[in-house]
Amino acid sequence: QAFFKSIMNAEPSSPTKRHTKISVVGAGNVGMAIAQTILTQDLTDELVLVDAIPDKLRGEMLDLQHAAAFLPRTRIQASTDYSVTVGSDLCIVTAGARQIHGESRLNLLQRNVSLFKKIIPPLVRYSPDTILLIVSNPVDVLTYVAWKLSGFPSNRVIGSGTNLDSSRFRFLIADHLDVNAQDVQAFIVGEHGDSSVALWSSISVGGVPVLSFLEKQQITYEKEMLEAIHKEVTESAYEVIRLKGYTSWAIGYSVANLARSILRDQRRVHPVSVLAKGFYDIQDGEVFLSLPAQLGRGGVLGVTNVHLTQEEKHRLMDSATTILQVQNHLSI
Ligand code: 6V0
Repeated sequence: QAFFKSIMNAEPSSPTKRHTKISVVGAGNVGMAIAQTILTQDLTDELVLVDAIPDKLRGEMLDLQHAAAFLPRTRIQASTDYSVTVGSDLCIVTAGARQIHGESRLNLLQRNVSLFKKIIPPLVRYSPDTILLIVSNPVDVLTYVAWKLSGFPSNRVIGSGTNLDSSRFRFLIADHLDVNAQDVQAFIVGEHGDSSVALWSSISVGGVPVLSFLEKQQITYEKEMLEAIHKEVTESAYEVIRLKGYTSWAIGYSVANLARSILRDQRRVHPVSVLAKGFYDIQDGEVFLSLPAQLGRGGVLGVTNVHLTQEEKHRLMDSATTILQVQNHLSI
């Protein structure tokens, strides 16, 4: 006997509502922060976790399932077997090897490339139409690696890039001006890392361009002060890692925000890592770095043409060169 007596004339669930499925590979600090933000924000019907450590994975899955009474209804599954990811709309990759004491970044990267060779092909096999969202570091180079390994068109391979750096930037500017960070439009582009580029010339607060406002009001602003804010952004990840061992909450919110724009076809502009060839005078090499990109159900829909000063253009080129130099040493 059924638990509910069926209502004979009830409409079947709407055939137009799409069922959505997100897979998160890597159930570590970052993967779990992303998973929990996705759940609380009701972004998907199904959430799948994949990791290489079965006990930890099952533990994380159960712990999230036990919160079902407090969350929007989402089917949560986990497995070390990639068949569980079948038919995913979005695959978020956070799996990464940890840096061994004294190990070079390049060596760590090469180990992560080996890891990606085990992760990307099965994801692609089980979800040939999925969008890949790469979070593992170094995110720009690994997004390029994922693109190469997947054989996908570049609009379906995205790196979380400087989306997080930009939100740190917006927080610091908002804090400085005592305004709401959501009213601050500000982009950090280029490499997610030391060579990132702050686009000071295009910052606006509530629609008012900040630098020209300060100039018109003849309020002197120190270039050093602007540089100090950008430096604080690039150093803030190191500071959080030094203090708590890893970063998780901000990257969790930042990636969930990207997932929303993609799956709900929000067509919002985010600074994320995309194939940069052909944009902003970047012609040489196949390089992924962050540019302000419009995201929707098809992945990357376009790249906006923000006005860059000569200095900002040069810095962006330098950032591209930095990434290409690392890429040239890789064997995929
Ligand atoms: P973590 O807590 O060590 O988690 C990594 C997880 O990956 C672990 O649970 C591993 O078991 C798992 N893993 C390892 N190998 C495999 C495999 N072959 N298949 C499946 N899972 C595997 O690290 P944490 O979660 O802190 O960080 C993960 C990655 O995110 C690192 O590369 C970070 O550098 C990167 N971050 C990227 C950020 C960004 O802005 N792009 C921000 C923060 C961290």
